[in-house]
Amino acid sequence: MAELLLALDVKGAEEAIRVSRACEGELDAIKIGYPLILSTGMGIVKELAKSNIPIIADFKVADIPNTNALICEEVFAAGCSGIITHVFCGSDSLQAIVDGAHDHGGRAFAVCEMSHPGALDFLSGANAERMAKMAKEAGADGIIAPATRPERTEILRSIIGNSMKIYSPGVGAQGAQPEDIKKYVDGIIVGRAIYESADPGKAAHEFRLRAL
Ligand code: O7M
Repeated sequence: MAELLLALDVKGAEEAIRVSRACEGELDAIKIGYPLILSTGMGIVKELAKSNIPIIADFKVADIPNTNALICEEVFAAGCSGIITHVFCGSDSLQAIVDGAHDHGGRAFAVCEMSHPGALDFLSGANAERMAKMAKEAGADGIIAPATRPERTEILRSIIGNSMKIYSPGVGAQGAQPEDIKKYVDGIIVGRAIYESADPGKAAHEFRLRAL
């Protein structure tokens, strides 16, 4: 049984609130990222969090440890309960995010293998496996691994074990189905197939049932 995370990559507060309200009761978390935050500012987090849903900041952080720690301070002060980081900047940068999240009572997730075709250039294969080991060693709460390549996500699961979560994008618009991936992961991340739907609440409900 996998959770359902909405990738709320819409622009503007009005649209974000419309979609999130329509999906109320169907979601386990909302993932926000640059499209929403650059169009609204971080104030949207407190607005969305009013419905008591965890908000995960997908900033795919990739910087030096000090900057990563400063980013964590802002993300958690804004009301987020999780943050997503890249791993390829190295173990010290990764550790700054994990420690920054935990110091603020939040969770840290590490991108290990991406879902799009271009991920095969770098963010896959042996690199991804190495990054999964690094995420485990750093004490991250979970990793991001692709629904579009379930066989790869299965390998990453074998590296991190069952005590860490896997959240998996690629379901819906990128072609993967919940049934392809749910047995390997703790949550599926769905964006366009929900927020571009004529009835986002109904679409979320259907994805939630299919992820069970
Ligand atoms: O369902 P979509 O394709 O509209 O949206 C997928 C979301 O997942 C979108 O927010 C992407 O930025 C994100 N994502 C990927 O699609 N692929 C990845 O490999 C990683 C992510 C992600 O969420 O990383 C944390």
